[in-house]
Amino acid sequence: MTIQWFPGHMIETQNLLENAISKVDAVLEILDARLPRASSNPFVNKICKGKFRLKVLNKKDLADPWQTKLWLDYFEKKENKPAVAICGTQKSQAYEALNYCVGKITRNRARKLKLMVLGIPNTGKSTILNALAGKKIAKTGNVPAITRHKQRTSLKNNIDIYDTPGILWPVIEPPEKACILAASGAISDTAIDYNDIAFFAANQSEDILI
Ligand SMILES: Nc1nc2c(ncn2[C@@H]2O[C@H](COP(=O)(O)OP(=O)(O)O)[C@@H](O)[C@H]2O)c(=O)[nH]1
Ligand SMILES: [Mg+2]
Repeated sequence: MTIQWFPGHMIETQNLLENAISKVDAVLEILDARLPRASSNPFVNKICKGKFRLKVLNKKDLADPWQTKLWLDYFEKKENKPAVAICGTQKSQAYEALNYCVGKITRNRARKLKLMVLGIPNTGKSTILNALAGKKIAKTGNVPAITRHKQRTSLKNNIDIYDTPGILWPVIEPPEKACILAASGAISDTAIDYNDIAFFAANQSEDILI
């Protein structure tokens, strides 16, 4: 089964991000804690080179706590990439991620700190923004492609944070990865067959699904 979902708005977002990335101080890359590897977009790796990036494993309430611990250790120790796990619907946890990120950046307090939230669709980017803002400023929903534009939110302590539309990549390989992403809700239901995905998910062991 081949699944491809790379609509026009994702190409536009890629172009937008390529231009915008140089203007921000750091990136919060929002991954799905249930599938941190499959939900890593190679394009984010490419454009974030040289930029401080915190991997935020969101939806930890839906993930196996032991697997999440293993993933955090793996990112920190094997890949030397800072990572935290949060439940983005909780304001205190959203701030844990933000404060970790801010603490790693040398900043001139007179200047606004600019952060950007990036990731594939449906990982909880807008939810985290709302939790940080303490009010619903961005539309959220358990379907991909709810956020269509870059949106700036001003937080306390002279911080601006940008929400962005989720993006995938043109060819998701191997096909199993596309199925895992579809099972997590990252791919539009116009591009998948529910029965195929349900069958795939039911036949996987937990190890493969992460
Ligand atoms: N259980 C759980 N659901 C979450 C969490 N964060 C976001 N969600 C849900 O995930 C769905 C997608 O969230 P959204 O913020 O729109 O994702 P975005 O596409 O990355 O902006 C929504 O139904 C949210 O309520 C979380 O930490 N735990
Ligand atoms: Mg969004």
